[in-house]
Amino acid sequence: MADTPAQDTVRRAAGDAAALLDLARAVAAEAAEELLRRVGRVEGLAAKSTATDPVTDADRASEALIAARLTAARPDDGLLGEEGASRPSRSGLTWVVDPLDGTVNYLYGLGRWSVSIAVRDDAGTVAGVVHEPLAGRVFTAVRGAGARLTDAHATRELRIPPARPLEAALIATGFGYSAERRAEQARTLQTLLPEVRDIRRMGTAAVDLCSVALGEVDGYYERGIKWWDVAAGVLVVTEAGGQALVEPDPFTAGRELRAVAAAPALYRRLRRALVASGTW
Ligand code: LIP
Repeated sequence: MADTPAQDTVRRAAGDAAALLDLARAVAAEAAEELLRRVGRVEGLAAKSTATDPVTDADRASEALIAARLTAARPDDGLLGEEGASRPSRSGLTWVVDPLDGTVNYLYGLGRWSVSIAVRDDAGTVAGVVHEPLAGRVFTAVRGAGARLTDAHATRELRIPPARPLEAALIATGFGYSAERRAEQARTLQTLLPEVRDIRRMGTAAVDLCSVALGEVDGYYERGIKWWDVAAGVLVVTEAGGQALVEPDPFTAGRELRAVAAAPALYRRLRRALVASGTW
């Protein structure tokens, strides 16, 4: 029996989303290889928003490669990259790119860093990939079609573990680059730390979010991140059955966002605790 027009539209959209994910995976893998080639060779180091907000030729080269590949493959799509790549969309789709999430870790030779690429339409993120090369892990998600982890062993479906109570929860977070923002984040931490099992600060929001989906941490929150830090990771969490909120919602290059993510029952308690801190 032939598809109805509506079924045909859904089937084509699913196929389009799968093709978008394939493109994102391939481009993220190529960018990860470029970053691996540059590990240990810090060139072109400069400061961005503050003296502790670094950017290097590695960040720039990764974003230039990603922008070139995406533009060649999909010239009518929009682009928003952390290092300045920007193009309006003529297709209704926009790629949101963090070419190196965990720049400070990368600079110091610490292993937790990733390439994060997401593509979104007017309804939100359609597909996303977080490629963590030194861990040999690739997290992927497609809206409505689940989240997966590919590592050296296999590719498997991600299902977030059941929520732990807040007092037994291991919570990941991060801190901004301005002293004023960090003082405010310290006040939030001071309030939350006695209420949870412990805190982990890994230095890359994209990996923090994927760790929530995987159950390596129970929840994540951060204030002051940008859309490119979290766009792909939030889809991995929600497609793994978790709950996540990024606010204010509309993604804009300059706006600083707040994000919370966890299994649904813990998400509600964590967000309530953050709001009760009076610093969220
Ligand atoms: C990083 C985020 C991290 C945050 C850092 C930094 P970058 O992104 O992933 O969560 O705590 O301050 O913003 O700058 O490495 O792309």
